[in-house]
Amino acid sequence: MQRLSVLATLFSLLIVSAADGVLLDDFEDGNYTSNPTWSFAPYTSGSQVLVTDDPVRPGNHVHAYRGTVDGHRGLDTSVDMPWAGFDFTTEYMASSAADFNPRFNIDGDGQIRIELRNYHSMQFQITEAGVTHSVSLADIPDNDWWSIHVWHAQGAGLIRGEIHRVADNSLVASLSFEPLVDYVSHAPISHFRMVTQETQWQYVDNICLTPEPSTALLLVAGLFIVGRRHHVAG
Ligand SMILES: [Ca+2]
Ligand SMILES: [Ca+2]
Repeated sequence: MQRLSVLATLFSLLIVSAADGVLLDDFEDGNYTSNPTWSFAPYTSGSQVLVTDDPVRPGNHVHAYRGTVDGHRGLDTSVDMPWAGFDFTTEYMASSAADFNPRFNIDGDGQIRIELRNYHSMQFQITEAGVTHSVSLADIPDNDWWSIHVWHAQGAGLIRGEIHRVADNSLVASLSFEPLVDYVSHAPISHFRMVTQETQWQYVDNICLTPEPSTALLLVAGLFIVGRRHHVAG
C-alpha cells in the first residue's frame, strides 16, 4: 500500500497543465474540477460525475460517471498539443456488462473518437474524421478494469488501438488503420472529452494524453505496472 501511495504521489507530481503538452489525471486529489481543470462537456448537465473510491482496488481514487435516460454526462478539458505521435491511455471499468458505452474524444479538426459500444454487438470503435473502424469485443465483465491505449504510430503510418485486461495484462482487442488526416502537419489537439449516456456507473482512472511518450512518463508507467503487480501479489 505504501508503494502505491508513493507511486500515486510521483504520478501527481508529473501532472502539469495541458498547455505544456501533457494531460494526466489519476484523481488522487479527490477533485474532478481541478488539477487539471475539467468542466461539464457540451450537451451535458447535472451532477452524475464524482471522484470516489475504486470499487475493486483499495486505496485508489477514480472518476465515476453515468448518464441519464435523456442525456449524456461527462467532462471536458482544454488541451494544446500536436497530433503527430499522440499517445492516449486510460483505464476503464463498467459496473454492468449490460449497460456501458464510454466515449473518449480527442478533439480538434481530425477528431479521434474512441468508444466501447454494446448496442447490437459489443465493439471497440475508433472513429477518425467521421470514418469508423471497429473490432468485435467478447463480453465485458462487470467490475473488471481494462486499459485502453490508442496512439499514432508515426513510423508505421498508422493509428493503433489496443485494450488489455489490467488484472493479467491479457490482450482483449486491437485494431489499426492508416489515418485519413495528415497529423504531422495538422493544427493542434484542442480538447479532450469523456462522456456516456448509460445509466449504470462507469469508472475511469489514470488518463494520460501526451505527444510521443517521454522517458519520464515511460518510467512512471513502468513503476505503476511494478507497483500494481506488487499490490495485487500482496
Ligand atoms: Ca487513481
Ligand atoms: Ca483532479
